[in-house]
Amino acid sequence: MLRETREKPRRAIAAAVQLSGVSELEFEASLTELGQLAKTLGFEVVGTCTQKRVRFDQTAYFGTGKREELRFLAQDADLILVDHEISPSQARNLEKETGCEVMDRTMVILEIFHRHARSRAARAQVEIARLGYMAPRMREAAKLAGPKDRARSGTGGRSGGESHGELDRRKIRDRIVELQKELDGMGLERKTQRARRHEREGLARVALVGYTNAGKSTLMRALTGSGGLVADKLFATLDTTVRALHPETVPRVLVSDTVGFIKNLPHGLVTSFKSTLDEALEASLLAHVVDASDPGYERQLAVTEKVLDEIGARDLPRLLVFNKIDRAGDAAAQVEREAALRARYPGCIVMCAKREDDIAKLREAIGAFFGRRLVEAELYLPWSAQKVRGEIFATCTVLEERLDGEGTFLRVRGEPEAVKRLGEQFGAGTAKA
Ligand SMILES: Nc1nc2c(ncn2[C@@H]2O[C@H](COP(=O)(O)OP(=O)(O)OP(=O)(O)O)[C@@H](O)[C@H]2O)c(=O)[nH]1
Ligand SMILES: [Mg+2]
Repeated sequence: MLRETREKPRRAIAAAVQLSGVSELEFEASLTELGQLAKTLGFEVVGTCTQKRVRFDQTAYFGTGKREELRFLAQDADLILVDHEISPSQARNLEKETGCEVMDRTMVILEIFHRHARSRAARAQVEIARLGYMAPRMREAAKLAGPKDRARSGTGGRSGGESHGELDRRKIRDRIVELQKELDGMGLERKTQRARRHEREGLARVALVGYTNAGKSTLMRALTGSGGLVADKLFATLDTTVRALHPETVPRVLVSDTVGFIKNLPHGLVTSFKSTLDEALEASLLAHVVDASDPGYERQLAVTEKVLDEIGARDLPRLLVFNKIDRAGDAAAQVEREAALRARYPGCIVMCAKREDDIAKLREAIGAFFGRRLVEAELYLPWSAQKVRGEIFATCTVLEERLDGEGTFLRVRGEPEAVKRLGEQFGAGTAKA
């Protein structure tokens, strides 16, 4: 007998309420994004069900009439994806009425993070966020199970469902504490690794940040000649990676690739990924990558800026990078979009990650930023400290070197922090270039 070896994609219905005040464009963009999220999880969206409402229905998200329609559509589907975060009881009621599994937007995003998490830290962070999301839902499940259990066991008996629920809740709490401890330990490890790296490399760092799928990892690869994961998936990258700009520059510029942002990023994830992003936030420059071919690019830009604000990156200098211009319609449309972007965001870069020349422009812009920041200092290196010479040559440009009876005079130019550190040890004064 032949067995089907490939799993069929699960069939999903996308369900969304258009709240008053949400424009048609915004609503459509959000639904399209839900479709991409679904695709990332391997689901196939086979139908859509939408309704305009002032607020969500308290009982089950949609009004009763619309729920009829949804129940009909759901006959041919395995699950319903709701384009908002809904309450545990709304989800339960929808499930009961339609006989289909219901996943809300938060759960979809959490599931993607769960599947893509690779490192120990990312896995722990995602698990904490998932447990935080599950806890109130388990309470709801226990509440619903309670009366049934009572009916079965007769009145007066203690509800098996409830005590089971309490046990589960305690287990969840304990597990979160345990994971947090694990993460704290890793945080310390990372901090010392980071400190060591800084000493070695100086501090010229740029972080690629931006909406998911904007092309951050593609740019990372092009800028550093490395082989990070690039995929037409949402949240392909969950860990921050750091590599040197290639071909190498003096001082060396380190580039980090970071986790992407999305509208309504589940709150638990913002907190969880803060530590991952912290590393990126130690950069002196944020290259904010935006998908210029997306009609909703302004919304993406705003969402990213809001999250950056929340994690305390408001004051870091920005280089706005509009990527994927090659996909912004035909040649005329591309020229028009580029002109509009340049007019609206002076100093921005408009590019395509697949063009060598454009990558060179981006590399130059990054180089120029760090070049402007450089400061000069005079150092005196006694013979006993000649070991440090290697470090100086790696982190700074040496403008002049003069031998002296007791050691060497060096005039150097480099990153303010690196020069300051050297100046404190061997300085004969620090001056702006
Ligand atoms: N046409 C075109 N495609 C691009 C360009 N830059 C990136 N891509 C494609 O866009 C998709 C997403 O690219 P990634 O580099 O993985 O995006 P990301 O920002 O790292 O995404 P996350 O890690 O999910 O946040 C891939 O299929 C890339 O090949 C570009 O300039 N033009
Ligand atoms: Mg990526």
